[in-house]
Amino acid sequence: MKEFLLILFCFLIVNLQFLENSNAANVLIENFENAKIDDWLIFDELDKNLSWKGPSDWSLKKEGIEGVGLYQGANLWGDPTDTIPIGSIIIYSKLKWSDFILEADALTKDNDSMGIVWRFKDLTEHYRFITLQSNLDGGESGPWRKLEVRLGRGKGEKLPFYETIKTEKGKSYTPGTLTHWKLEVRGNTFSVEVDGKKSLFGKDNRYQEPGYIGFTISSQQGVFFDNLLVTDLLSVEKANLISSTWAKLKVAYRQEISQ
Ligand SMILES: [Ca+2]
Ligand SMILES: [Ca+2]
Repeated sequence: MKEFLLILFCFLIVNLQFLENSNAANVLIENFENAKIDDWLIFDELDKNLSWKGPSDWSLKKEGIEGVGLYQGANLWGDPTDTIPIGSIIIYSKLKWSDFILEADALTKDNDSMGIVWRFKDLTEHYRFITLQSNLDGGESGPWRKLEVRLGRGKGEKLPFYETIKTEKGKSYTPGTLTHWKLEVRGNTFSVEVDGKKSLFGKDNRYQEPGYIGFTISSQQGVFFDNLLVTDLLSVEKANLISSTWAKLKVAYRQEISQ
């Protein structure tokens, strides 16, 4: 019996080492059914930069896309000249990524702006994919999709808050219809697919450090995000340097897929 247990023990050790040394991708799956809203951090734009003031109204809510989803119910928007849509950002605060593939579903009744943020450090340092259905009084009328980099750290940088990397004109989303986003971030290249079709491709070198991912809205009242899937594109070893919580995450993922 002792010999058997010893052999079993060695077998498990070898297998664990194999798993740790593999370059299998780490995956975050969040369908929000058992999510904690405290794991998400909200960054509303400063009131002085908004025309319709905050606060935002983020919560976990049912009856959106599929079961519970991440919901935003306030109509805050800016900037004061209505040129560049800003409002609120929510980020997942437990992990950071630099290179990854992110997929998510979005559904809204409204017709303003929504999207994804990445390499997020704070309101003045991040990237975003944002899509607008309707018009801006002082800015480029929708529908459009854009890749943008946040300004605010450089000398003299202020309005209009974002610099556009790439625009796709004439396409956005349909209010009341689910839209699926796929964002791939590799080094300084960013590519977006919407509903399985190629959309934006852009490059920027400004922010290269790992950062948080999340969602952004401007004047988007009654919007759900759900079925978030983030696949890390770095090796396990490198990812472990970024966050020690990966190990827990991998265990949770294995449990989820084995059910
Ligand atoms: Ca859900
Ligand atoms: Ca609105």
